[in-house]
Amino acid sequence: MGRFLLVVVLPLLLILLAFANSRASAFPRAKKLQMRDKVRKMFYHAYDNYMAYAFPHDELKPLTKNFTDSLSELGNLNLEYLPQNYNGSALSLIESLSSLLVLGNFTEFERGVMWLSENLTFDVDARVNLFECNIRVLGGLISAHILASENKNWFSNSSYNDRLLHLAQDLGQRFLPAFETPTGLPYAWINLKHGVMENETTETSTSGCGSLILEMGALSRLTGDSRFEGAALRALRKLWNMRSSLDLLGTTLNVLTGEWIEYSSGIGAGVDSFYEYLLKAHILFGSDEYWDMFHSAYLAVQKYFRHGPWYHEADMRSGKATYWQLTSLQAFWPGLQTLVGDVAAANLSHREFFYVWKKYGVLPERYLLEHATLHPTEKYYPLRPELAESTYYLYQATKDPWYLEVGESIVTSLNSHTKVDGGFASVRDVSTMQLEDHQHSFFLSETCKYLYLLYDDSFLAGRNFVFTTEGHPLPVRSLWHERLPEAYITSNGTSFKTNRRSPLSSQVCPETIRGAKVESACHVPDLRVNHRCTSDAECGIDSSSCRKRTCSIAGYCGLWRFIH
Ligand code: DMJ
Repeated sequence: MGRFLLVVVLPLLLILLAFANSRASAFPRAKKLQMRDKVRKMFYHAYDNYMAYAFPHDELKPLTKNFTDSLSELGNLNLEYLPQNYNGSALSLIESLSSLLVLGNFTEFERGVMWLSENLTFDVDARVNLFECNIRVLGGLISAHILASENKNWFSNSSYNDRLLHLAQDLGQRFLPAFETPTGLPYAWINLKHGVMENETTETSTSGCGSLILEMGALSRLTGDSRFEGAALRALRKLWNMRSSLDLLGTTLNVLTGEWIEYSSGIGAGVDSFYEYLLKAHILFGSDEYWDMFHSAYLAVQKYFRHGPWYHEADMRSGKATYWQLTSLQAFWPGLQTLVGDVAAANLSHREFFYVWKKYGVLPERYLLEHATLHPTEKYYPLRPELAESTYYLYQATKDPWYLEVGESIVTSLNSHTKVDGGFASVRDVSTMQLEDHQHSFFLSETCKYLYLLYDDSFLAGRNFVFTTEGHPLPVRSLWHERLPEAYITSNGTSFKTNRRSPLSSQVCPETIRGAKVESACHVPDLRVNHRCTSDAECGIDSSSCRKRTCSIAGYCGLWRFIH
């Protein structure tokens, strides 16, 4: 049976897939521009309403045109810790900065940077979730700082004085007490003024410990203070050492004892960005340690969680399936698969997520695979970005206009089901489309950004970015790269030995790609723009990891040599 599947069904599926991919699709340039303008309007409708009714508080309540100070409320709300005069941290503004640049609005970017430089403070008695504060606030500040300092000429009236970096450093220092545990695994919650509270919960999630390295690593590289990266890396290593013999991890754990609490896990809630950060840390910092962890973890996911195009949960000890559920957060996975070059698999699972999106009009938080029905309680859609994110990655990799149609469908759904006079509202119940009074900040940092980039990626031209899990771009810099093995460095197709540092270094490769678009110094483009291939010789050097790409069984160039 297994052989039948492999020899007959799989090739048939791949032919169908290739046919679906290559079919002509009408998506003329004019329509692309029209879609870009629609997404631009969406962003400003969300942003302008936030600025009008919620700023400087954290997030907008679009139905009542009010605000919420959600940074202190993320996860389990603990109002008792909110001070009377707490004025929020302008979370949605921080989250919007890089999106403003993606949309080409330098003036508003400058205004936002200057306001935050003058007004933001973290010296507040507020208990925040470390993971959320890291990806949203620290990541937002670092990304905006890099973009601002690389382009000081954008600043018309004022000059940028690195204030966002100083704020990020201050915040990073306030994070450090969370890591002072016997295991090095950080507490999930921290009070920005007082550190870890008495009787603080010792339970946290895998993503809570394993998705800090991009922001804290970047902070260390920018400030020269290695404590941030050191703390995040120590936690990540400890977490990885807690994996089972099957290379699987659980979902929740105790930070004091380093013992698992929930042994079942998948690729969704509580774990998702752990996988994402292993690969992206390798791309950003070049270290093979991240690649080795990612490689093993990715193989284990494909082996124990995947069932056809779907992903279920499994017990980390036995690998046995536990919950057969699709969750909205899992929809980032095809994007990650695309990043590693596993495009055919990404395409298959993306189609299933889109199928469920079409079935309900938006993606429900949880969907029971065995019964093909909604979960009885988790029927909401809080404007999540993951499907748009994967659609963007797949379009970048394949240039298949079908993904532009998927994007159009997402845009149409968002406008017809979630747009209200005061912004965009979350959906409380996808079966009734009843709305909820909350516009999450990730709608500005991710959902709108990925949809916009789908139709206009001029922001990326000539640059090479890693997007954090919250959609904040961090440029891939040769200076941040550790030394890579010699074999990855090629010159005119031939390997040469060098003792120089990373092949991303602009001193190493530019001559070898003279005339070609320089995305990174080691980049050798694939022979065809849609990355299709018949042999390894038609594949180039991966622009972000500087590894040789090879031709997969499905006929796509990618990092296949390493994914068996
Ligand atoms: C975002 O805050 C991030 O993408 C995070 O990794 C999990 N998902 C939310 C949006 O859905």
